[in-house]
Amino acid sequence: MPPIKNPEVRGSPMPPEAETSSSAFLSVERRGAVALLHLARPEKRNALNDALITALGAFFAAPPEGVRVAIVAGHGAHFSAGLDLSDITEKDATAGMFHSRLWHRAFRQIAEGTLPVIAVLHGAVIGGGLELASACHVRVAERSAYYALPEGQRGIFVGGGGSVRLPRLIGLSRMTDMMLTGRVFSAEEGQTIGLSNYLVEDGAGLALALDLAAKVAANAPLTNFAVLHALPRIAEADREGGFLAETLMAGISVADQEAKARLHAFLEGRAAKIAP
Ligand code: 1HE
Repeated sequence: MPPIKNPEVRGSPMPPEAETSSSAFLSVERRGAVALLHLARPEKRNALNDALITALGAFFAAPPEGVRVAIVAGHGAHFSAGLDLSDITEKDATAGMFHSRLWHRAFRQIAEGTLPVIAVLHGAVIGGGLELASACHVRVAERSAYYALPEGQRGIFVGGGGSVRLPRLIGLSRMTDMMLTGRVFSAEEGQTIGLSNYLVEDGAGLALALDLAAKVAANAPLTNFAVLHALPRIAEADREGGFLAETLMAGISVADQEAKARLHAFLEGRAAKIAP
């Protein structure tokens, strides 16, 4: 694997199974086709500073060859306390806008990049931490997880894409409530309203995420591409444009050699059946 060029995320010439790369605030471990990323600032509750945001963006902009899925989790007792508030105390409006754009670029590398990304959430999933979680494609929450958007209490606004992604996830009304009243949702409530896709006992999140990652990695690459890149656009397109885009994607998918091999495998009794 070529070393990752960004100095915040260093590659390593070790064999894939043992391969790790890390920066001061982001640890990256390779487990076969899965890259396991940990926010690694537990002493600051994984508060997201510029270096950490840059390291995340750099990883997802150029994932190591052979990696097919990523997991994002947090070291310590919390997933993330959100924006590192000390980063913005001296910024003027222009610097604040560029700061938000830095987050947008990094999180778009996650949401619209080449890898399906599974987040493992525990403890505080606050502010920018929730924005990071919402940029991932699948969310596994442990029972300790809780969700808040205390921007109103800090006098600021979301800046990491939260106002675009969170209303689509939980509805505008719930996000408005969180931001106006400081409402905190528990893990159970988060599961009910759609913040998480899976809810597990404390300490069980990573095992489930690895299990899910193996399933994602076993899909045809073209299907994963379509789910990441075509599906969100079709879901937001006008009906007729959506139907047409779906037709085009469907046509391309059936022509894929991988699809042909998989279809024949099923028809010849060589593929697993779908069990309840
Ligand atoms: C921080 C941050 C932070 C902790 N920025 N330094 N986010 C918030 O408003 C959440 C603020 N944090 C908290 O409410 C609490 O820290 C926690 C509930 C997450 C954890 O509490 P606890 O008791 O385990 O830890 P602590 O003692 O509060 O924090 C440990 C250290 O981390 C301490 O620093 P220390 O030098 O005194 O040890 C804290 O100051 C530091 N710390 N959270 C900076 N967020 C793109 S826009 C996004 C906008 C937002 O994200 S707004 C939400 C910001």
